[in-house]
Parts: sequence; structure tokens; C-alpha cells
Amino acid sequence: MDVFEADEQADECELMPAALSERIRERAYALGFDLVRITSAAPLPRAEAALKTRIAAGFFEGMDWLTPERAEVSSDPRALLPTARSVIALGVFYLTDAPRDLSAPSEPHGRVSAYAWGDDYHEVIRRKLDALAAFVRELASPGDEKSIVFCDTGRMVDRAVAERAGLGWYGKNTNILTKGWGSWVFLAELVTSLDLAADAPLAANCGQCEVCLHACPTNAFVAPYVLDARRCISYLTIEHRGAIPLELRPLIGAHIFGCDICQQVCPVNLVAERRLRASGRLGAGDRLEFRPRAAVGSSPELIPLLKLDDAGFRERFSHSPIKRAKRRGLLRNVCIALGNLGDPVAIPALIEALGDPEPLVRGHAAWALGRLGGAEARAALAATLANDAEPSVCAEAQHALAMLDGA
Ligand code: B12
Ligand code: SF4
Ligand code: SF4
Repeated sequence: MDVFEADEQADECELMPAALSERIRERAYALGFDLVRITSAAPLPRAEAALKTRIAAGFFEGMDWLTPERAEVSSDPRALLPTARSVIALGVFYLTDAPRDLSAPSEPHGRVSAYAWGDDYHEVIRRKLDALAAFVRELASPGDEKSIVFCDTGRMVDRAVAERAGLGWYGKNTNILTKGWGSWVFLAELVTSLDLAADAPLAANCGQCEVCLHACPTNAFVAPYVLDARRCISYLTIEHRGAIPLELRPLIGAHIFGCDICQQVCPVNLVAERRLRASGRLGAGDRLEFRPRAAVGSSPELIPLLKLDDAGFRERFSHSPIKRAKRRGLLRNVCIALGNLGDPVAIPALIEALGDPEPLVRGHAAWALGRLGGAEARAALAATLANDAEPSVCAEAQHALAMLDGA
């Protein structure tokens, strides 16, 4: 079961809902949550309908765990905790002031989205959630209190809960925007059988703005609030396991893990960032766990990544969200970024990658060589076409040679 914890105790809590809510709120802030709101445990029918419609339209193809059954469970807090009466919606701000600037680096560098610069947020937030759950347990009379905690991987629609609790509002890019922190917040929940005082949803919305919809390089928004995940760079570089569709590769640019473009252009975020920078909240010393790990960085050098073996990958990315892409997925992305960056300095490393044990990596190295060109690349591709035993790699080499011929 992909919930973090299920606790049991008994009896009614003696505090009134409002007083109880205040004590929980205070403790949650003290534990390092930046946003704490409360909603009821009633079902979330719009989320269920939206999920089902989008699954049926194929927008989540490749994320096989997102099924209509899961849509039903994750849109109804009582499906997992029948005695649930309230949901505590939580937010943790994660942006730091690490540089994203890739201009004129000496070697090719890639882009990692801000949520993955530091420690794995699932682990960081899990510790906070466990502490909050223990506090909630203490508040209840023994024997009756039950709670379950969620963050991202649990069967709960994090954003729909956050919206109803008034933690933030839906942006047209489908992210939850918040007052003060923008959309740079992770979302989590504690579902409890305690009766707490619910907060009201916010009245805010995006108005006439559509900046994010037009900024998306892969044109992944079908309409405001509707994302075709199959085209989203975040899906392609993190969740997608196979070859990346040829027509989308040039649009991925230097992104090797996730994408922040539709958040970076958002005026609500820009205002929040300006305010936070002015008050020192983006500066050194704050949010240490989300600052770039030495082994990851916000824009790592790409050629050394291409040389990682399984053990090297595990060592470099343990406790980092990047481990989710697995070695073959990350190296596939690195090949695409090198092909897009167009720096011939990558040619020897890409030729070496034509001998990688993973066909997925060999195939994408071939594609990148087709983009970079030159006599060395051409000879290596011809050798791959003649000698590689894997048909998918030969097809990539053939396509790369055709690119070189201008076909
Ligand atoms: C699957 C998933 C993805 C998929 C699909 C994303 C998507 N937009 O559906 C992929 C892999 C692409 C993805 C990417 C990212 N993700 Co993601 N992802 C999830 C996950 C696991 C489920 C999301 C889900 O259920 N989607 C289904 C659709 C139907 O949900 P929805 O968009 O919220 O649908 C609502 C809106 O459409 C709205 N709506 C519809 N019509 C209208 C009309 C109006 C007027 C309004 C107001 C609303 C509205 O109603 C629907 C239901 O409430 C959640 C964690 C979780 N357990 O919830 C994280 C989560 C959504 N992801 C998160 C993050 C950080 C990201 C990335 C930013 C990571 C990155 N930098 O690369 C990108 C953002 C891309 C984007 N623009 O969405 C955060 C979002 C935090 C936030 N502030 O919103 C979450 C909540 C994880 C977490 N716990 O922090 N993700
Ligand atoms: S994360 Fe990037 S690719 Fe995905 S919708 Fe936003 S801008 Fe488009
Ligand atoms: S860029 Fe504009 S439309 Fe998009 S989420 Fe931000 S405010 Fe909303």
C-alpha cells in the first residue's frame, strides 16, 4: 500500500474543532510546513471525472498505475480511511537561489528542474508528516484516532485537496499557485478521523493570463487546465521508460530531468520570487535540504554523466529524486541534450555510448551523433548500423545517417 502510515487510537477528542485545528496548524508550521489548511473528507468529484476523462483520452499513456479505479480511490479520502472526517492540506516551499544560467559554460551542461536539485522531497516531507501524525495522535483520546499521510506517491489527488482547502488555486498550467510562495511548493496531506474546522477555498484565479500555455516548448497544453502528459518534458524525461518520440526530441532542449518552464514564466511566481529574494528567503542558509546537492547541481556537466555505470549512478543519485529516471532513462536524456546543444566536444563520448550495454542509450547516442554530424560521427554510425544486433538501435543509426544526408 502506497500510504506512509496508518495509526489507530480511540475515543472522541475533547477539544473543540476550532481549537484543535489551531493546535495542529501551529505544530505543522513549527515542523517546517509553509502552508497549512484544512478541508473536509468529502469526495472530490471534479478530480475523479477529470482523471477518468484524461485517462480515456490517452493523456496519461505510459503511466499505467493511473487507472480509473485509482481515480475513484484517490478522489475519496474515505476510500482509504472510512472514518475520515478531515484532511489537513500541507505545502512545503522548495525553490532556492541556485543559478540556472547555462550561458557560455566551458563544457555542455544540462537542466534539472528545481524540485530535484536537493534531497528527495518524499523523504524530507515524510519525516515532517510522521512527526505531525504523532502529534495528531497525542491530541486524540486513546483508541479512536486514525490518520493516513500522503505526499505525491500516495493515492490522493494532492492538488484538488489543496484547492478545496484554500491552500492555493489552480493555475492554467495545472499547478497549484499559492499566495506568497507561488507554485514552488510540494503538496502533502494528513487524512484524519478528527473533526476539524475547515478553511474556505480561495477566490483567486489566473484571470486573462495565458503566458504559460504559450511558453510550453512541446505544446503540451490541450486547453487551459488540461495537460497531455505524453508531450510534457517532465513526463518524457522522468516517467517515460522507452524511446522518446523523434519529433519531440529537438523540443526538449537541454532538459535532462523535469521541466520548469511553465512555472518560470508565471507572473505569480515572478512576484513571489522577487518578494522572497528581498526578504532573504531564497538566500544561502535557508531550505538547506533543497539546495543543489554537490553530486547533482542545478545544471550538471553532461559528458561525465554519459560515463556513469550502474554503481556510479546509484552512488551519485541515492536520496535524490533523479534516481527515479534510472540510469538508462537519464543517459537517454543526456544524449538528447547533447544532440540539441550541438557542441562537437561531445562526439567522442557519444561514440563511446554507442557501445553502452543499454540499447536505449545506444539508440539515443546515435540520434545525437546524427544531429552533431562530422566524419567521425558518420563512420561510427555506419559501424553501428552494420554491427549492432539490436534492431531498434540499427533503426536509430539509419535515421541518424539519413539526418546527416539531409533526408
Ligand atoms: C501524474 C503527475 C504528473 C504527470 C501529469 C501532470 C498533470 N498535470 O496531470 C507529469 C509527469 C507530467 C507531472 C509533471 C509535473 N509535476 Co506532477 N504529479 C503527478 C501526480 C502524481 C498526479 C497528478 C494528477 O492526478 N493529475 C491528474 C489531473 C486530472 O489532475 P489535475 O491537473 O490536478 O486536474 C484538475 C484540473 O484540471 C482542474 N480543472 C479542470 N478544469 C478546470 C477549470 C477551471 C476553471 C479550474 C480552476 C480548474 C480546472 O480540475 C482537475 C481536478 O481537480 C501528482 C501527485 C498527486 N498524488 O496528486 C504530482 C504533482 C501534481 N506534480 C507536481 C510537480 C511539482 C510536477 C512538475 C512541476 C515537476 C517538474 N518540474 O518537472 C511537473 C509540472 C507539469 C505540469 N504543468 O503539470 C506537484 C505539483 C505541486 C503544485 N504546486 O501544484 C504534485 C502535486 C506532487 C506533489 N505532491 O508535490 N506530474
Ligand atoms: S513542464 Fe515544461 S513541457 Fe511540461 S507543460 Fe510545463 S512547460 Fe510544457
Ligand atoms: S502563467 Fe498566467 S495563466 Fe499560467 S499559471 Fe501563471 S498566472 Fe496562470
